[in-house]
Amino acid sequence: MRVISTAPIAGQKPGTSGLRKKTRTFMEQRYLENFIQSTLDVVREDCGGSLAGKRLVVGGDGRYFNREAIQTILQIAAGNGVGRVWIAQGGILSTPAMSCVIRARGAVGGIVLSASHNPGGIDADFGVKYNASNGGPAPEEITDRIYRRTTEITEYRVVEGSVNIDQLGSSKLGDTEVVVFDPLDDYAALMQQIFDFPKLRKFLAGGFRMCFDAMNGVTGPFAKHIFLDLLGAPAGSVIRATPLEDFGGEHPDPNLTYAAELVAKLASDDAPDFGAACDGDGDRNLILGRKCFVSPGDSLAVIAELAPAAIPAYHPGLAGVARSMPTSMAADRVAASLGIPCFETPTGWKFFGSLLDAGKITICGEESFGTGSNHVREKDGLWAVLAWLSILAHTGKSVDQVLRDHWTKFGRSYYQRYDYEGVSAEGANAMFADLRGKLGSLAGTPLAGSKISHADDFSYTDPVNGATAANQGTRIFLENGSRVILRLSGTGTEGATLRMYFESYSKDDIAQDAEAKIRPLAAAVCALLDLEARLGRKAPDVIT
Ligand code: G16
Repeated sequence: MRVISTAPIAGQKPGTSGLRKKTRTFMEQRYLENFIQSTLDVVREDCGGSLAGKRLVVGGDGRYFNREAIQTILQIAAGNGVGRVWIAQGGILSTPAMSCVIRARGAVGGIVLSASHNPGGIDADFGVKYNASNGGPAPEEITDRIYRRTTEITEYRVVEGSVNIDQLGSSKLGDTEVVVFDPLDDYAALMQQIFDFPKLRKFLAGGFRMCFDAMNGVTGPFAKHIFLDLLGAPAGSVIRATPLEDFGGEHPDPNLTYAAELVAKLASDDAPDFGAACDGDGDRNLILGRKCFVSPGDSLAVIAELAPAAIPAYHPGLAGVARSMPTSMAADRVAASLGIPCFETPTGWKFFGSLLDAGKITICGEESFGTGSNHVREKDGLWAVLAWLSILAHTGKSVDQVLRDHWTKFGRSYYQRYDYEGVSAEGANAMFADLRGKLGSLAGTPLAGSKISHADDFSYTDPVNGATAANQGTRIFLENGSRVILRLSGTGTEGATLRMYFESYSKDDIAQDAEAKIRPLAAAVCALLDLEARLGRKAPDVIT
């Protein structure tokens, strides 16, 4: 074991989901080393002072630098005396599969190498996230301590050497046992416990056509195994299924903008019945029907409504549901009709962890194309696809019909998110400071044919452990029931990304075009903020 001197590197504070930076930043000398040593220092503290006998899982979404980073992490894990390190074969492990493996194998935690939906490559993004023993992203109490540690670090420890991560089997690095495992096994087994695979197999054999787009990300091998091998879908049903280091030069974010090829396929005359996509690390999902897009808030609500009937694992019913604050309130209405609680949390899957661990919720989701349940502690893209397939098999309806029936029963939350990417952080912060300054006096201001009823900054107190989080998004409520939320993204790596979320509820008028419905509200808010003058942007980069 070698002890190597180092010094703190500024800016290693994890954001919404781990530490995300430019790949070249992670490749700088000691950047990754410092962060991993700091992480293991905190894990060791929480393990009573020693990592001997402890198990750690390591894997990533296969992006550029994944393989090198795994070797570095292994060396530091061995230098810190971790008992056993499980590495996914080829370093390929989706984020939900990581959560599954940590839980199934009793690991102390896992290190996920991913910048999720951000592009990959030497000039793109990389990320590192620590997941705790419940399988979920470390809560802020832990990430804050990791960050503090990065500001004090003086040395890191390594055992030099390397391991063939493509070859299944066990070997040693120092005293650490290194096990390269097949990442598909644990995850596919868990999916088969949750869903009725024989029923889905029969459904797919009956002429139903699906197209799953892995976006050159990590879900390709998982999707091929589940949809083709286990469920018997025909070969062309899974596309872009080989994980590529740069995701084919594309943005592996499953939304209407970046999954344009799939969207076009579903809008064509020969469209399959069902389309779906996942992001680079497999935790986000996009659900499409023929000429039909399922907004993430509606997806959560529909799954909450129909999972108890359509999916064996949820036959006993749901304990509760949760959504992040900016996510549409469609799930609230389902929860009310089921007589179960609906929790509203800040943006970030980590905030669902305590509710899931305490058994207070069964299903949860976010507007950022994340949906999941208590089966793991991450959002789970393929789980969401299997959930929708189960709903379609159970109801015998099209995606479009399922949505319409849901809206007829509950009304519809028209919903859109506008993203302004890479704007000046200074300009965005100044805009927020001004807005915050006048929150108290906005009530009564006319806006898009209604009036502002109140406005505030969202603060959260975790109902399980009392942890608090302030300034989690600025909310503007209108007298007609509409909501607008503004916040800065915590996952970008360049400048600032402004997100504006618009929601407008209608009980009976359910068949409008969402974009047309939201446009006047969005225009009025942009004028209120003087957005064009402040940020120099006429239109958002992405609308989802
Ligand atoms: C991460 C988090 C999500 C969050 C999303 C967007 O997703 O896990 O909980 O909703 O970022 O965060 P922001 O609006 O701050 O960019 P992922 O898929 O990037 O890990």
